[in-house]
Amino acid sequence: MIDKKILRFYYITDENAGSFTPFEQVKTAIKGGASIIQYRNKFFSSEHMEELVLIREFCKNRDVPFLINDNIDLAAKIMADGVHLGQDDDSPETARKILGKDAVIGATVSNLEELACTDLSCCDYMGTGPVFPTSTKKNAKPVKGPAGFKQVADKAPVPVVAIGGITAENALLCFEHGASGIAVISFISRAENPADNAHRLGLACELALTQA
Ligand code: 3NM
Repeated sequence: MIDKKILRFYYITDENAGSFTPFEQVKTAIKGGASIIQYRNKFFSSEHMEELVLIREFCKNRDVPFLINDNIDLAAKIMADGVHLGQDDDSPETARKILGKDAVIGATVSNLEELACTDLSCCDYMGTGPVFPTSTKKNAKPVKGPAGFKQVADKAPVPVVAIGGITAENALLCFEHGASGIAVISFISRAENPADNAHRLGLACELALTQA
């Protein structure tokens, strides 16, 4: 099991942020205090491999766990620290078998129905959202708000990361409703001033930690 403090500031890369590349995003997020990184690219191809390795090395040198979205084989191939799986991906059990006992494995569990039918025994954490409106994820489930998030988090057998529309202004609310961490994309990747947003979010997460 991971130390859940690692989940507090979870940055997920954005392949649609124009000239703000995933590598630059990761550097900015970590400078602001990001404690875990997920590489998410729904259109991954071999041309992204070089950047992926750069990101992995950057994270490794700073002791920040680096996960791959969806793709267990890719995570194994580039020796990532773990994988994050959606409901339609391979199972956490398969990921554990392939990636080993020390891998960080997470799964998306959007609501109580999914919670009832997802085997989380091989997971270190789950992600639940969208807590607030988001335009970053296509086909996102209905917005649940902090109270809806809490209903799921209260029943979860593993630490829960809140996701969807999270900002420096509403992050604390997520922690107050049972989140062990918050995950963001656009608050950093599409910001006018990404470094400033990353810094402010880092402060909000630190504050949440001191209040826990
Ligand atoms: N998953 P932003 S919402 C990747 O509800 C993702 O499971 C979600 O991006 C879920 O921080 C989401 O820009 C997008 O809202 C998060």
